[in-house]
Amino acid sequence: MSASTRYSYWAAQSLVLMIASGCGPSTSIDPAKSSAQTSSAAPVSNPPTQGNTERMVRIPGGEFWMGGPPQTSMTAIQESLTPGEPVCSGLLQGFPDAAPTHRVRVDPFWMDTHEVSNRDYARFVEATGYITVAERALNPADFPGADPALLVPGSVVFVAPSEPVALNNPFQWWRYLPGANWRHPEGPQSSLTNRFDYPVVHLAYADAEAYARWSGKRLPTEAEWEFAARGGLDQKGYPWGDDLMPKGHWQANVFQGRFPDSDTAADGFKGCAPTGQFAPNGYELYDMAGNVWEWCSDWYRPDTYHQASLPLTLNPSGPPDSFDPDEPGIPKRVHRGGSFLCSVQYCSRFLIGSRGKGAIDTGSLHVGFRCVRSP
Ligand SMILES: [Ca+2]
Repeated sequence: MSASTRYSYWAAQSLVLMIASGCGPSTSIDPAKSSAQTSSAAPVSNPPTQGNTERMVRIPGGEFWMGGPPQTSMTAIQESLTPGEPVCSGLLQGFPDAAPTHRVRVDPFWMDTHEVSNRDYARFVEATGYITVAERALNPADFPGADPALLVPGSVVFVAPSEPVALNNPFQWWRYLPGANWRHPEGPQSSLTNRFDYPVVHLAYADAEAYARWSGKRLPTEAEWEFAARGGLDQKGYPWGDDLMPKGHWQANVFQGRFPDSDTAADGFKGCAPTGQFAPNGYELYDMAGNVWEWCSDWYRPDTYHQASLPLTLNPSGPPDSFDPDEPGIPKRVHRGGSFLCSVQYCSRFLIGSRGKGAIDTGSLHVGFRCVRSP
């Protein structure tokens, strides 16, 4: 079912994403169907690491201001732009789904220091035979009237246009590529050669959850993720503080240059980077901004924070269901952290309090994850 929605979504060219906000795609695909059905196709067994906290750090828990990002950080980015340069409208209008900032407490937990890598995920697949959503065959019965030749498994890949384009149509840089999946991140001609230390991508939510279960872990709640990303700092714009580029140096793998056609790689990386290429935050966590978006376990709603308990919300795990007015009927979970495609021109959601969202049956080239474990 999930595969069908992937196909029909792109075939219908009905991508909505976050065009209205001017902020970039946490690629969502699927017009109408739940993908709670996208549970693992293969048995998930032989967990080798139950109780293991290797490559994890203990996050102490505590209270923090959740949401944002702070206006000072957004203003600072605006002032750094060249006159006439496009700007993510979120920087001008704010991020309504990340408001209001509210007080939250989370209990201690353990978190992966790095995003789950291709090497990690390959180990899981080798042990279990798991087949990801993007690799599963499409059932013609789910597509009455569709050309069977077009019902080919695949996923969503960023393909940079050859020239400048208007930023109002993400189909100019996102394509559904048959054969794209975690083993072939940029399409069937690509492979994992020299990419085993890169974050695994093209995973639907169920694919990430299956790995987490197998490893004796779980996906983080959005509150846990944000608390951890802040690294002990309070109400800052980034995991490392308030300055986007301390001493002129990039602290995360995002997108510089003219989006989407000209990535100057001023941060050292054009496209995705191996995990852990930048300094960790105060909790020794790497890549809590940029590189790839990370799945969280909360359902996405834009009004979640308006429902927060006052004066303090304890261990929030999100709303009971999903609703995105941009794409009603498509169940979505939260994405956090932004990606290598986040740009101040189009998507500035590497800012720490901002939020992303993704249809649960859909991965893409810039969505990955990491896991947590309760004590
Ligand atoms: Ca980059």
